[in-house]
Amino acid sequence: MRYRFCSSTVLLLVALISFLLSTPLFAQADPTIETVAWLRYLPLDSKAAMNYEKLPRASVLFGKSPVLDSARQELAIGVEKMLGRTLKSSGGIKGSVIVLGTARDLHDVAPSLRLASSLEADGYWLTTTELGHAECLVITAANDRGVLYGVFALLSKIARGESIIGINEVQNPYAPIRWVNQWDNLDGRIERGYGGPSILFADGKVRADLTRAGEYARLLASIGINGCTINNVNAAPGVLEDDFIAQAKRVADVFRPWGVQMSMSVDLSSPKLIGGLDTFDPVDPRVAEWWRKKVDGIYRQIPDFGGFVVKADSEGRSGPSAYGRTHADAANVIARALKPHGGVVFYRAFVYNHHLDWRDPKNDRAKAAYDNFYPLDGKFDDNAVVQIKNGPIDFQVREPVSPLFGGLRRTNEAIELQITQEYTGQQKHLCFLVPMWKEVLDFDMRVDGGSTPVKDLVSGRVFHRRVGGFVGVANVGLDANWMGSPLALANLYGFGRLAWNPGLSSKTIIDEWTRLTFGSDPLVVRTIANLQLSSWQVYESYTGPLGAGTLTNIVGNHYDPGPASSEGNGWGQWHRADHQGIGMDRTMATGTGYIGQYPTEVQKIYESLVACPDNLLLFFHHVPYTYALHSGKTVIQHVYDSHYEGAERAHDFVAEWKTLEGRVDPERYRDILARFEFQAGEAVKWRDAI
Ligand code: GCW
Repeated sequence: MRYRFCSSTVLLLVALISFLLSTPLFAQADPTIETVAWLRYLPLDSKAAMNYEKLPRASVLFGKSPVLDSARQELAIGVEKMLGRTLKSSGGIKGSVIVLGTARDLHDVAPSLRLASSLEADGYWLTTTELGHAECLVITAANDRGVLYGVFALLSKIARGESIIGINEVQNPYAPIRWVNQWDNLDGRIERGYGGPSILFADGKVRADLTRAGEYARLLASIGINGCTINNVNAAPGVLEDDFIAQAKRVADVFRPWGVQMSMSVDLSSPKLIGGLDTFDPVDPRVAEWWRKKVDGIYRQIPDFGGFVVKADSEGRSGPSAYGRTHADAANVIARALKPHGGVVFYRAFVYNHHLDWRDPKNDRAKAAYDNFYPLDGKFDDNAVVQIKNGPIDFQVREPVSPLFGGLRRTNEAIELQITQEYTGQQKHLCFLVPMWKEVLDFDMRVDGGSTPVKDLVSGRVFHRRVGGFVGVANVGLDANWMGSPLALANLYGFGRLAWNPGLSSKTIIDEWTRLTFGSDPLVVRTIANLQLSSWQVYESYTGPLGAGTLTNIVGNHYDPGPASSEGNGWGQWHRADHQGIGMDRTMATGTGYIGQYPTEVQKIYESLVACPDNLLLFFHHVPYTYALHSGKTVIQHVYDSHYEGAERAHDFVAEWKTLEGRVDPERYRDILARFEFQAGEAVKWRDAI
């Protein structure tokens, strides 16, 4: 084993001091660069601009709506900034124009256009065609939102220098639900938010200035996100008070022009807490009536309201268990109130007992979601969606996928991914999560022995669910760069792109994001893409490899190393490490039986020590430290080497970033450099602590 103790302490100190000295730099970063995130529309150099010489000089819009107006305006802004041309507004199809409008609105004016029958809601079609004897570029869609998405797609191509000559491209989203959740509290703080205070709330109210909320909706629209839940799932009951709904209406108003539906998290006990009833029993008719009236009132003010998110019977929240009712009863009473208005309720499967007896080796928090929800399959109304975290524990650096995705057959489901890096370095460490999400979405659950990847289970391709899709916990804040670190924004971008098309590769996504954010200098693109693409593995290797969990302080900040904090309490994030061995025995043969929740083919992989992949070994098995991995190394040697190699790689990030000096604007160059230096020190701290 290698041993390098003394240098580490020095490195740590150096890194800490340099981070402290450099913090004022963060405040100086040019806000105009950051707030627009990947929508910078940098001017193209003259050679690149030549490729767009044939782009029509005028646009014409058919149809009228706030979303269509945004589409036309965005197109004009983008063309002006990137190509230095003012796009004129034309009154009709006269000469070569860019034509914008839904298929329905274009039907009469462009009868020669054979409108793609394959267009789905929110999908778009970009095509070059002759209309009125001139070549036109048509951006059309099944609905207004699709036209806006088509505009963003076109602008992204121009920004990245992609050819649009003779373009003919239809794109449809993978699933109807592509939402973000914000865990904002009404006092302006954000639970697990690392990008500053809320853009939505302050001092118990909706902020007077909602400019940033509008900009957020624009960013979301640019990557195809169509919904945003504005408040913490640990919901303040006050959000359903009438005067608060009047305030929330203002948020819906600034989201609307970007096609982002607003929704809210609610407390299940609201009928009792604020409604004046003596009960919130979901099957009590008075409770049903209360929800109905409340929801009718909301839709009177916010006709395009999206619905509710519910966290119940979880981490101290009240829930249907108070009355011996089921989660389906609780979801349905709300679903029925929303149904006439087209709203949806998202009921979170993150339900577990956080007072588990740790002395009982058969207890297992990982089993909770499946145990609670599988028996209720088929009992949820068709506008209720069970929102399931990607893994069975809680957004750890590596977990297997939740078996519940395969368990529910007659229930709508959505996957909940965490964009904010709660357990993955809190935006102080670089951790690009798209490769992790791709592994989750591509994981083949083998339900009934057939090909059933998670992305198809949640999008409803398998079992034909009515509605479903992707939810990302974003937690952006008021900081100039939204997420605390400029590089962390790639996770928000990547979430949106994957929700639109989970088939995109991590490489494609990071390449797009980097070009849009930093320009197309090949060295910049290559270097940032490489840093991002390796970052999750690096973070995993110096925190908690082999599926042991993050090994962080789970009862405190969820950031520092703290392996002992997982044991000896009821939270159930156990790794069962002692002086002889490590890992949770979740086998059916001798362990908690968790593996039995998976379809048979998956069970076989995880149950057997031979077939179980090394990177999840300690999630499923308890082994002695001397156990030999597939690589031939013992567990203890792997843990040791992995921490050393990870810390070394984190150290290399600094040098790799330094190659970009002079190629990235100085503010961001210095900001990101300071972050990498800090991370290098933190990695050493992790290495030595573990
Ligand atoms: O991971 C845990 C977080 C809590 C969060 C909870 C949840 C909003 O530490 O902060 O509460 O998950 O997802 O409900």
